[in-house]
Amino acid sequence: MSSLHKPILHQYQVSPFAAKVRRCLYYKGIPFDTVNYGLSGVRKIKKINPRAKAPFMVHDGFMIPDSTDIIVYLEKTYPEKRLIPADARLSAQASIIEDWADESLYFFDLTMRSWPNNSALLVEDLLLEDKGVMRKLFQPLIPRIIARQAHGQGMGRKDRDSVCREIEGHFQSIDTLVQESAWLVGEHLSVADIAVASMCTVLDRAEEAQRLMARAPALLEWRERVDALTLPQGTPADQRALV
Ligand SMILES: N[C@@H](CCC(=O)N[C@@H](CS)C(=O)NCC(=O)O)C(=O)O
Repeated sequence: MSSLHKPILHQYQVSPFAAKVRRCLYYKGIPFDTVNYGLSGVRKIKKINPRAKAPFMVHDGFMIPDSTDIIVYLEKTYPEKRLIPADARLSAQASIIEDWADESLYFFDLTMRSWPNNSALLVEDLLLEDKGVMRKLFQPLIPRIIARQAHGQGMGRKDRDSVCREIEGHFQSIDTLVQESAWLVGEHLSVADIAVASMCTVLDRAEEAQRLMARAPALLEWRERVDALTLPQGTPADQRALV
């Protein structure tokens, strides 16, 4: 059952988790509004979402935290053009791949984008909504804040060669999965494709990851297929993480 009211996506615009939700909304053709936060918005976020994380969605009087739960909610509320496979086995595969993207690929993103050669673009992305004093305050701190998160998880403690070798292995695994099949799971686009493509889009903003992804031609073609269905038509390559 759909609703007359538009869902409102509260987000850090550049977050791959927000991108994952936006892509589902675009694919399903659901009109939505957004509220964008900057790094200085944490207190505002906490007032609505006690977990103090974004994205979260507000719809018909409900607040739904976490991109994975938002997509389950959207799937129930707008069942047309399904993204969670009806078949239980395929649905389990899609869920595991989505979780791998969120909980593993994401930390490659944090780690690689905090490296000095990539950090100017990271800072620009994370400060999209922060102006004036806040911008000046956060600017020099961002690479260290992000590197600390990656360090806490463990990926950030690895040397650069190991991180590059591991992410290349993941890119090659994705490449293998989409050589014989158009989609990661079953015969249709699913939340698995959207979650992994959203992480690839931000990883593209680290030069080493971009270079290693270029060695996976089937992955690149698969990304084009996913992007064609889940991003506004004509989105330029450098805007794909933001629309
Ligand atoms: N599992 C969550 C992850 C969301 C998440 O980690 N969001 C980050 C931004 S990319 C955040 O809110 N970080 C702020 C913080 O941890 O304080 C989801 O899928 O929505």
